[in-house]
Amino acid sequence: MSDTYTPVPSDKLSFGLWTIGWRGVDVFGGAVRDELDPVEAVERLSSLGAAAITFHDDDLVPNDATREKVLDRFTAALAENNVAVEMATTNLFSSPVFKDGGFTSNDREVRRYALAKAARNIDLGARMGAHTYVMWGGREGAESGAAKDVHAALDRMKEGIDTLCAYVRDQGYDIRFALEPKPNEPRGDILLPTVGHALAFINDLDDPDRVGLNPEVGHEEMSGLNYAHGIAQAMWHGKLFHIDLNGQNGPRFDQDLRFGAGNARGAFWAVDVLEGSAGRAPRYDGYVHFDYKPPRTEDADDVWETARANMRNYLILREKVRAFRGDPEVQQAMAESRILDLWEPTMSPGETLADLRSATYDLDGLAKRGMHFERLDQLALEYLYGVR
Ligand code: DIG
Ligand code: MN
Ligand code: MN
Repeated sequence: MSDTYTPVPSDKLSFGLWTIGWRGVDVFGGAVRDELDPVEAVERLSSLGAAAITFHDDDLVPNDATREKVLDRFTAALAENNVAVEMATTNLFSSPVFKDGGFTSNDREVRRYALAKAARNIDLGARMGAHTYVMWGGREGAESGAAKDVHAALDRMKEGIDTLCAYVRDQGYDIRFALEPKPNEPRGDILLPTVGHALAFINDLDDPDRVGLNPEVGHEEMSGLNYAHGIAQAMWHGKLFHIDLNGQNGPRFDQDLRFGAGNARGAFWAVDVLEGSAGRAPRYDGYVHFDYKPPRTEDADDVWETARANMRNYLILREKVRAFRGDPEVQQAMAESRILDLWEPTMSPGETLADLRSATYDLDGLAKRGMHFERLDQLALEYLYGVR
């Protein structure tokens, strides 16, 4: 079935190998699905309209003995199916070696190996044409106050990222790093837990321009935070280098649902931010990447239905957002809510604070004046509910 919600490569939709390849393992049960051949993943995603794929080293080349053969087959499949590799990342979280983290393990030998493992996969990412390298520090953290000296851990995180930034620069790779925050799980508390923490941390790196963010929907919403606000601030800083879209139902374990299947209202406003909101903010022009896990209940065929649904939900919401923002009634309501007035500087050219202090204000009038937000938001909800 092909309709206006069938993606084309110019939509720049992409998936991690580990998503459609997720075997349904969870804390309380083993795999329910067979391993997925990366070549089949490329072929099936291409047939569904995806433009690109992403990988961890361990997803693609888990075994050095077959590394080159696997890479040859994978590279051939990418070319045959016109699929790009747009991002790569390192698995510094599955092996027992990383039980206390990679860059911030208390074990110095582990930290040295983590840097070597990341550098090796950066080489592979560059070879495959990736321009974004994600760092999700899922194991960088602690379960107890006693286990981790956070000041020292941040020194080591900085040392690790500075070292890899210098490596990419010296190698001449066209690669930027994107930090992916998450508050907890698998660690009791993960370092750099939110967009805000990560943005602040980047300021203290040696090469801050080379480092941005890869915010994930569920990771912000696990903390009860607003993902749309988080990516808007990341964009405001010029740091929205990549995105991980999925679904989450509020503060609970990381559900990694398909995009649009969790907090649907939040998904609408997230797409609105990616589209430039009220029309004056910049649009996100990177890949729209899905980082989700097909539920344990699904069989191998269902997995491809979930992949298709991620992309359909994104395109459905993108159409709704564009229709909302293009609706003259909405534009009238936006004017009455003075949405675009916020783009006007508070002080006029040449004015000083003294001018504001000496001015007179109709405080009763200001207090009484309504903002008319509810009508505007109801219009948005009526687009989301499909009655407009
Ligand atoms: C989980 O949300 C993390 C890992 O899957 C991966 O390192 C990263 C890539 O987007 N997301
Ligand atoms: Mn997640
Ligand atoms: Mn992710």
